[in-house]
Amino acid sequence: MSDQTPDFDPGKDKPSLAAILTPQGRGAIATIGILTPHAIDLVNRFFKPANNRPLTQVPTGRILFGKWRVTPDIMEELIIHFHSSDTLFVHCHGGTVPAAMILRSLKASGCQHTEWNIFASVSSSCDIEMAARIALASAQTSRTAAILMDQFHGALRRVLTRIQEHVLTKRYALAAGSMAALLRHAEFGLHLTKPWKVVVMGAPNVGKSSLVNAIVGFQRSIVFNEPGTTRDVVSASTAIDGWPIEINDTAGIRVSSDPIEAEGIAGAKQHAEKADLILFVSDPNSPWDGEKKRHTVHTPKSILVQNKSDLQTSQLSTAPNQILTSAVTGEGISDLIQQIADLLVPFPPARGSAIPFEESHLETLRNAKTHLEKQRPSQAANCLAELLASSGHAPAKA
Ligand SMILES: Nc1nc2c(ncn2[C@@H]2O[C@H](COP(=O)(O)OP(=O)(O)OP(=O)(O)O)[C@@H](O)[C@H]2O)c(=O)[nH]1
Ligand SMILES: [Mg+2]
Repeated sequence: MSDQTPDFDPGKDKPSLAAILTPQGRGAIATIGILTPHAIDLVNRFFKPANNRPLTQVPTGRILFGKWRVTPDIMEELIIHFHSSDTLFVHCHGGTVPAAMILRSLKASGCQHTEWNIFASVSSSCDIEMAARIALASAQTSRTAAILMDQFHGALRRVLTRIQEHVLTKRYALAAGSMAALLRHAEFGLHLTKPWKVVVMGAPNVGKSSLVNAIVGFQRSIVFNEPGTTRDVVSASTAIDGWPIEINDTAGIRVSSDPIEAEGIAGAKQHAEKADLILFVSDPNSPWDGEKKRHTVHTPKSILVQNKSDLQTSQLSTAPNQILTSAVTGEGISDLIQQIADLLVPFPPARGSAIPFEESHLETLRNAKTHLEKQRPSQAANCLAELLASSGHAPAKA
C-alpha cells in the first residue's frame, strides 16, 4: 500500500494518534478519532469517496461517504468527518469488529493507538476545555451535560481570564468578588459528574421503601407490612429536575438483637453521614419528639417526611422542612420531589454560567483568593495563570 502515497511519513513530526471513541459493546455506530498532521495523505491510503472527488478538494467541516479498505479484500462502508485540518472522525458500523479492523489498518500505517480520554486531552486547546470534555463522559443527565458543555465552550475560562485581568490591573475587590461568586458553585460543580446522595431513613415500617419506589417510579425495594423488611442499603439512580440522584433506602432504625438487622442499621447510619440530603420518614401520628425536631429545624439538609397521611388522625406541628405524604394514595409525592430538588440545588445557575467542576479548580481558586486577601496579588495571579494554562500538548487549531 505504501506505493500509493510515497510522501506520507507519519513519523516525520507530530505523531498521528487514533482512538476508538465509542464504548465497547453492541451499537449501531462506532467512532474512531484520528489526530494527524497528514490527514489527507493518511485517508487517501484507505478511503475511496463515493463521489470520486479528490480529497484535497474537501473543505474542512465536511462529511464524506465512501469505502475504507480494512484489508486488501474487505471494504467497509463508512462516513468520514473532516473536523479540522488535523482532526478526523471515522463513523463506521457499530460493534467491536469494524472499528478494531480500521484501527489495525491505521496502526499498520504508523498511527499510535491511544485511549479516548488521552485523545480528548490532546485534541483540546486548554486544560479546562480538556477537563470538561472528559467530565462530559460522566454526566448522567442532559441538564448536567449542558452545563459541562458551557464550560467546554469557554464559560469558565472567560470568567477566569477576566479575574486575571482584574488582578493584573489592581482591581482586587472585583477579582475577589468574582472568585467568591465562582466558589459559591463549588459543591454544585462537583455534582456535575457525581450524583447527589439522598438517604431515606427512619423507624421500621413507616413506609421508607414505599416512598423510594414512589419517587423512582418502579418497585426497587421490597415493601412488606412487617417491621425490619429492608436489611441492606438499597440504591436506585434517578433524576429530579434534571439533577442526577442516587437514592438509598435503608433498614429501619431500632434496637435490634438480630445481628443481620443490626448490621443493616449500622450501614444506614454510615450512609446518612455521607448524604447530601436525608429524608427522615416518620408516622404523622407518632409524637413530636427530639428526633423529628432534629430533622426539621436543626438539620438544614434534611426533610421530615410524615408518611401515611391517609391514616393521619392527629394535627401536624408547624415546623419547617416537613412534608405530609402517602405512598399509597400518592398525596404529597410530587411536592416531596420538588422539595428534594429545591434543597439540593436551591439556586440553579443560568445557562452559560461559569462553573468550576473539578476539585483542582476549587483548590487553585481558594488559594488565589487567600493570596489576594493576604495582599499577595502576584501569587494570586500565578494561581490563575496555572488554572488557565494549557499542558502544551494541544495541536494548533484549524
Ligand atoms: N396506609 C398506608 N400504608 C403505607 C404507606 N406507606 C407504606 N405503607 C405500608 O406500610 C407497610 C410498610 O411499608 P414499607 O415501605 O415496607 O416500610 P419501611 O419503612 O420500608 O419498613 P422497613 O423496611 O421494615 O423498615 C407496608 O404494608 C406498606 O404498604 C402509606 O402512605 N399509607
Ligand atoms: Mg423498607
